[in-house]
Amino acid sequence: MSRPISLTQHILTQQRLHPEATGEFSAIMTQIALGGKMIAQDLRQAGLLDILGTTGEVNVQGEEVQKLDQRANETFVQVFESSTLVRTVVSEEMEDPYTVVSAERTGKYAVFFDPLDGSSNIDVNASLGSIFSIHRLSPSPSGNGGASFLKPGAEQVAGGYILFGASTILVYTCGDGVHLFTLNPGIGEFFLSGSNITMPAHGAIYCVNEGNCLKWSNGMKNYIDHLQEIDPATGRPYSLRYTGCLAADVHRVLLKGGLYLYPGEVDKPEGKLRLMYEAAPLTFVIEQAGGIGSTGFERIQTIQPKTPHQRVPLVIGSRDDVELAEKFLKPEMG
Ligand code: AFP
Repeated sequence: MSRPISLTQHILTQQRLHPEATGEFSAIMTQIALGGKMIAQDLRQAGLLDILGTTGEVNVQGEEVQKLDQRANETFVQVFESSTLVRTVVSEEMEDPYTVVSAERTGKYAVFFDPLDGSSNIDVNASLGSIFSIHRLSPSPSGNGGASFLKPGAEQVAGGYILFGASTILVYTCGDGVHLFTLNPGIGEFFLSGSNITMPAHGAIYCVNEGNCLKWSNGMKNYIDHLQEIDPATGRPYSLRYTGCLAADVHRVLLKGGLYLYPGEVDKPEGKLRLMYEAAPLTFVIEQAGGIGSTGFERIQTIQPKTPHQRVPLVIGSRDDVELAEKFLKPEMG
């Protein structure tokens, strides 16, 4: 029987392949994993504690804040506060970037995260996620509110997600392949359960909120019509799967192939999803596995962000599927 490899052991082993590595990345990943374990513990007993339902507040995105959204955000902020490495924290739940006091002078990194992705699933015990992206700060950061921490996805140090489903898993990449860990809740440790994951070049699944179809461009409508046509030679019709949790849907696509789409709409071309803590880290994972992340007319990782909570349309998944979707979307939206 092969010996289980913990997340920490795995990162340290990977680090030995890079003599220039300082150990800082492994420290940050350990903190993210700790936050994930704490949130998993909360979710397991959510119905027993007074942590379901809304707080009565509305977040920076104009969405109702769920108690668990707030709690997950506080959990991540707390774990970074015990660090001297992460100086800037940007969260879906906080309007302004947050400076970690203990890292104000020493911190070399910015972490962007969506603490609890798929909030509409909270009260119905369905899948939830946490999505994270780590960036190295410029040598002399100009301070929060400045642009020094806003860099294109291509410059991420690491990106990934924790998925709270039937089991809790952590998936990350730092540019050396995609690795998957499963939480052993008995001993509170993540163990390697898949390394160097590669995804199929095309799949038979599409994930989209089809209730929005009347708001889509003609290109998007035509693409979905194309997926629904009957043509066994090309594996159509594709099957529709949509959980309302981006991390869960992208994880399905990573393992099974196919694509996830949250397009721009005619009256809202920027779409719904956030570049820095949804689209960019998930694209890092998917592209490391051989897929593509796109807006439909430009690649996600080349976008120069202008604001921390910037929205982008997202078409992400298997290479052949995304390339074909781009062909349908480009003529109109480009
Ligand atoms: P939250 O992070 O606010 O829970 O948003 C969920 C989400 O960004 C993503 O996880 C889903 O795929 C998408 O929104 C669902 O949006 P619709 O309800 O509009 O389909």
